[in-house]
Amino acid sequence: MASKITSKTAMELEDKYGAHNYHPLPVVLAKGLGALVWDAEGKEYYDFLSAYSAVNQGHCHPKIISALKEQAEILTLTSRAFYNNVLGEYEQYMTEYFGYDKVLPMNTGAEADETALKLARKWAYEKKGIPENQAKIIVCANNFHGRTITIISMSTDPDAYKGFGPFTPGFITVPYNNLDALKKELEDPNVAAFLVEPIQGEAGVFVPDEGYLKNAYDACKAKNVLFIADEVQTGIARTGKLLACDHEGVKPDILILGKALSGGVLPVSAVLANDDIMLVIKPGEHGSTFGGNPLAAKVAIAALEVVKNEKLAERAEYLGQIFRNFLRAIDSDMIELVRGKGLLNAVIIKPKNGKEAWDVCLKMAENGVLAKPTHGHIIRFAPPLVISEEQLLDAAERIKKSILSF
Ligand code: IF1
Repeated sequence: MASKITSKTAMELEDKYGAHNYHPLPVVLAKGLGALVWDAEGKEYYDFLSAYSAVNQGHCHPKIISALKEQAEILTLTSRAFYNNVLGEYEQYMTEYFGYDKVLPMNTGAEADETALKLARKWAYEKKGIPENQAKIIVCANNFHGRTITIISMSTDPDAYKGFGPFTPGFITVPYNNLDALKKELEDPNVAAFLVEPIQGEAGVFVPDEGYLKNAYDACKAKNVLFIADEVQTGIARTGKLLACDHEGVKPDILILGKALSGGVLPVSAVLANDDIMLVIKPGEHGSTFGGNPLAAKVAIAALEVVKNEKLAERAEYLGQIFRNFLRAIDSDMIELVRGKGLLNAVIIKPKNGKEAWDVCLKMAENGVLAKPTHGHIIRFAPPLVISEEQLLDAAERIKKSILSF
């Protein structure tokens, strides 16, 4: 029985009983299907956030939901204390799908990033010969890799780390999209890995120069440093290829996936690598209660089947071009810049008469399109990749109308 609670009550309850760790747009969602969501009063919206790119396959995709329902009545969780009859099938599917020897299944993106950091450090000590506890990992300024204390120890955003010290040591920060800075730090023989988002999502959909990823990868290989790609947000067809690294033919030594790996149905993340890296972790040295559970495994297989069968990467590529061209043709002094790849796009908003990105998002919600600003002046647009061309153009018209209303 769907809850009949009103939006007003829902917001009041969250304010009174929930931690205040978010400042949501004042919209209370009650239902989702495909590219559409409906609020508690039944108002319809195009979802242009897709839960930060976790719902690439669309809300409640029937094939993913039926996989969830079927497995939910058979076996949901065994823990890894025992084998189960689904995990091996999932691991084979994942390693063949992405082209690696092995996969380490986790739940959230942050857990997958943490797993990748542990793998890189252990590989550095056991394979590269870096002295114990001396391994360094290079990260980029304005990165976002999750909210754990070690991950925020790599952050350059005070909102992410202020008040949460002391921090985990062993990280070197370089400017994003700057090869010289990276090469300089790669001279340090104790560098184990370079962790990078192929496109910086949280930073505001910052697309690096063509060739950055490939040149960074080559520079790492020249110094026997692991190239780790965090594709939690950019992966699973979002940027017009299965992985954003595919645009430059880069195959990361360690690949981090999350979010849309499950189609937004439940938390599923994964780390993929070849044996020379993955096997440095021995039995009992890493894991999680829910990592690789049968329910998540079945859901993830269904979610990846949808990506392949519905050609979501090709759709993202085609529709993304249309979307960016449409936005760039809007004649408004509030639009400073439009950038992105596939269906991961952003508009930089120039404040006007005291109105800024937040106000544009409120107006868009009024007009039936949901998106949220990041860093105050940037609006990220990331609809489900199943959106039709007709829906995309209708939503784009509503975005245009909203921006021109100021
Ligand atoms: C929040 C941001 C996006 C990610 C990348 C790892 C993770 C994320 C590239 C961690 C998660 C989410 C977290 C969520 C909002 C959202 C977000 F604004 F926080 F930064 F998408 F840009 N790597 N991003 O983007 O995955 O542990 O969340 O499953 O924390 O507010 P997670």
